[in-house]
Amino acid sequence: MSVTKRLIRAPAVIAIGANLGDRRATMLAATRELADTDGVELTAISSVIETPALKPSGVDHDAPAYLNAVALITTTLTPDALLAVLNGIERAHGRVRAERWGDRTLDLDIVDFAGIVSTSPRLTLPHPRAFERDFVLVPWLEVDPDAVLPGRGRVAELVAGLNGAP
Ligand code: A4P
Ligand code: MG
Repeated sequence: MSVTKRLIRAPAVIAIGANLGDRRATMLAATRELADTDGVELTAISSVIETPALKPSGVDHDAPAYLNAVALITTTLTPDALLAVLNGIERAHGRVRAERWGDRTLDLDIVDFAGIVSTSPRLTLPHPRAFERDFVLVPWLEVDPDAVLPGRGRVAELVAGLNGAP
């Protein structure tokens, strides 16, 4: 009897950000590298938007502005393995980790992985700050109008709430 091993494919949402160097070229190269990774299939990529840098102290108009986009993938990798792939791509593009929310050539975050909830600091799912970030929610909504952020609800409603905020 032959046994066919079926790999489980999970959907995941990746936030891509950059505010140093040739931001657009870096994001394009990183997206290609992600799409070329074994076990990863790129299914959608959003438009690129530009937003001022958000720092722990608030919006910093003196810091270089960010370009942000969101990629949808399906993957046979585990969440930890996917994070390791993303960290490897960040390193290959000269990412240096110096300060929290510091300027960076490339940031790749897992926003959602198949609706999994994880509170581990190494990998928190969904991304703990995605719900309040226009630069994550708006591009995500563009590529998936029915998107739901686990524990937070429909992305369309979260975006409407941000727009309506005082
Ligand atoms: N980590 C835990 N959960 C995750 C996850 N879901 N995805 C861990 C990715 N990484 C996750 O991240 C720190 C650690 O978080 C990693 O070692 C990983 O194991 P980091 O990329 O080294 O540092 P960071 O990005 O500075 O930290 P943090 O707190 O994740 O930053 P955020 O919240 O992602 O914010 N302003 C604009 N306009 N656009 C931006 O994209 N991004 C940030 C970074 C700040 N301001 C911004 C933007
Ligand atoms: Mg990050």
